[in-house]
Amino acid sequence: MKRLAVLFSLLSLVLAFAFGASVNNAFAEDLVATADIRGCTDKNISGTGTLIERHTQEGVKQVDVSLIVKGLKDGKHAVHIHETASCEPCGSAKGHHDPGPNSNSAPDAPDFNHPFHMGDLVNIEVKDGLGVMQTTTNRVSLSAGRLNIFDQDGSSFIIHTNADQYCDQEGELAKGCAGGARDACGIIKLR
Ligand SMILES: [Cu+2]
Repeated sequence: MKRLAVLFSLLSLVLAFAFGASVNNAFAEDLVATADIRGCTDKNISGTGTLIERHTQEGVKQVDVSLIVKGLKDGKHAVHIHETASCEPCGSAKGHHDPGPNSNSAPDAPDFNHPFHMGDLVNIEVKDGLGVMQTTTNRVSLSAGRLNIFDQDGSSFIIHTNADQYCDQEGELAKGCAGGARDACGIIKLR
């Protein structure tokens, strides 16, 4: 038990360093947002999400997203930006962030309109209890505009129990193909 505790404190140190390094890579004009990730019910799940919108001369918006989370079950888990800055309970984060014209056609069906949601990201892969994910998206922005995740009710990361199958068939999508139940959540805050 003691060995496990030492291992976890070492792991936290590594996480803190990796997180600090990614934020320190941001330039002054870049926008940075972070999220404190906590398990929906499992208190052993914790981590950090980071988003960096790189400043460019021509104004294209690309956001580097990284997640480091410990305590999830090994394997792949769906990760999305959900439409509300609320994690208690995790269901209050509501559906996937999707400010587009068809976003409200089935607001209570999280698998509906997948993979068109702007908040759709990529799976986090967990090995030996440690999950790492890194991706770049131009579907969302931290700066003002119609893709901005900091709308009136904000946004949150949700990590699901199962992998996102990136479901894409015509018509009604298979229930749960976007990851199913919710394991962890983190409200995204601009730094
Ligand atoms: Cu989701």
